[in-house]
Amino acid sequence: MQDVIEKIATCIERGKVSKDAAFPPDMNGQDGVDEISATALQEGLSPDDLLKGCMLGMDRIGKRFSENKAYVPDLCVSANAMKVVMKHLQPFLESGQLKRKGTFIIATVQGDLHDIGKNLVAMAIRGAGYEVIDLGIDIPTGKILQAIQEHPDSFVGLSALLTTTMGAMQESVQAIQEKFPDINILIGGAPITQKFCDEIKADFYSPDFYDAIEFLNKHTGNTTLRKG
Ligand code: B1M
Repeated sequence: MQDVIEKIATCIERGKVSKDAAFPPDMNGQDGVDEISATALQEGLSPDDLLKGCMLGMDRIGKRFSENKAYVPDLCVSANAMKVVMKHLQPFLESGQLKRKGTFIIATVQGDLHDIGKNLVAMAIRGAGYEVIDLGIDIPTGKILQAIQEHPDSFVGLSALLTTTMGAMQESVQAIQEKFPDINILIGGAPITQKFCDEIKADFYSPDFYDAIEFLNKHTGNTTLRKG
């Protein structure tokens, strides 16, 4: 199994999508993440382990990027490969109950274009039985407020991947709390910490989608009692 996880990590790091993909040239003719994911899942690899391989690959390319050994196009090809894996993960993440327990509005904050983590969280929460309204990336506070106005019983989730967009997250949290004090706000993303969550007074910090689902499930029900 470790071998498959390593292969997946390598494909993500190098951006090797499928066997017939021409990129990267030195991996020509080798299976890509598309074939490896399909076979591995069929043979019993858990979606969690598939995700583990992806995160390993993403961490490696991210590290190379911060050391100036990889560049934005390299991040793009890795992101592209990751999207192919998400296609394989989707049925598992979304196979939860069909009954809708509540509504969850999710967005990547203004100035931030990263959406892979946000999409995973959205998929998993949809799978856990919630209607998910995905506003997308680079979302200004006004658009989030408008979505809450239209769905006043929702939970809100904000994602940020850049230290430079944590300020936009803080602004959105403050504006939501001023206008809709009963709304529960979850925050997450690689640079987000519990300390930051406490500082900006968001309701919950979740490092991944598991804790986010647990929080939603705990707070679903009487909306007036939800807060706290
Ligand atoms: Co960018 N990028 N990127 N990037 N990128 C990072 C984040 C970076 C850490 C790389 C590095 O330097 N090591 C760095 C940020 C440094 C910092 O701020 N301190 C960085 C940078 C600098 C940049 C640019 C500024 C580069 C440039 O242009 N010079 C630029 C910014 C563009 C912008 O947003 N304005 C940029 C661009 C890009 C791409 C567009 C090329 C691409 C994103 C494509 C896309 O998302 N569609 C990209 C990528 C791929 C990355 C890395 C390599 C991978 C991110 C990712 O998808 N991870 C990343 C390095 C890294 O993370 N190792 C990096 C996999 C994903 C599943 O994890 O998103 O963390 P993640 O989500 C997790 C959790 O965080 C959590 O759950 C998920 C599953 O466990 N989570 C939540 C996320 N949101 C949540 C919300 C919740 C709860 C949990 O509740 C609501």
